Amino acid sequence: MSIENVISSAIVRSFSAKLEDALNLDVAIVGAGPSALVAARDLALKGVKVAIFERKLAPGGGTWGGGMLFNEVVVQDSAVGILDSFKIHHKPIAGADGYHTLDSVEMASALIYGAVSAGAKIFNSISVEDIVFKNGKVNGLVINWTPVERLGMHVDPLTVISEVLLDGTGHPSEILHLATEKAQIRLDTETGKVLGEKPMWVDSGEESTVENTREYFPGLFACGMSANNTAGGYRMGPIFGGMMLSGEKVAKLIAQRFGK
Ligand code: 48H
Repeated sequence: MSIENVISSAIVRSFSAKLEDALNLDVAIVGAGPSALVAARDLALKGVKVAIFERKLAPGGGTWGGGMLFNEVVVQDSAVGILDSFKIHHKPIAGADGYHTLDSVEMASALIYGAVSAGAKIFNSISVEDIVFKNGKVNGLVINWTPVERLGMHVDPLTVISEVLLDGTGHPSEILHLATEKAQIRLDTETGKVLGEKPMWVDSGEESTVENTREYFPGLFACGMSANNTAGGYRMGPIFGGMMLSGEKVAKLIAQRFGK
């Protein structure tokens, strides 16, 4: 076989095996933002079979851009333990006790590497366009290539079956919207629907993001900005402790369900 064939054939076989293995999961996560990456790392470390499906070519969500493309973010004391566990450098902000700055590119790449090296699989450039909903139960994801979605090509999707779904889609809460609109699910919120995010209030938003991280329907959890949007919390701008603490919390909640 020519080297050209060896390379192409190895990639096709290896990717196909990886995707085939991910067609049946304990936990399917939508979106590879910071909250989902922490959750995926923690779940994988506990032996839960987990994969993330991310629409963009680069996983990392809103981490890369820092604040208004200044590629630094802020994290508060309560999440420094998580930064340290990923070996992410940080330095205290002079005159603001309890807050730290860090390089957003280092953070994004460390979270991605941490999740993958712990055993979570990340499938990039794959968009989740629907959920599997059988006999009143959330049962998995419907996936397609992002270029197919972007070009509006008429191509039928494939399906991933999972016991638990985690919506980590950030501000739009895409999966919870789909669940209420298409499956007519009533979420565990005041109206049964996604309540919608409130304007900026940093400390309230950071707290509510973690509080709002929970199971919104049996087998359907939300983390990060998606959880906060669903339960009507305030936004918080480029501070990321709440996102990582949310990922840590949801991983604990989901792991309990698997007895881990
Ligand atoms: C596949 C999808 C789909 C889909 C979306 O927004 P994220 O970074 O997620 P979080 O919640 O972990 O972090 C939020 C943070 O980045 C942020 O925006 C903050 C702190 N904002 C504060 C403020 O005031 O603005 O990432 C979500 C990811 C993205 O990469 C999307 O591409 C992906 O989810 N995604 N992937 N299928 N249907 N929908």
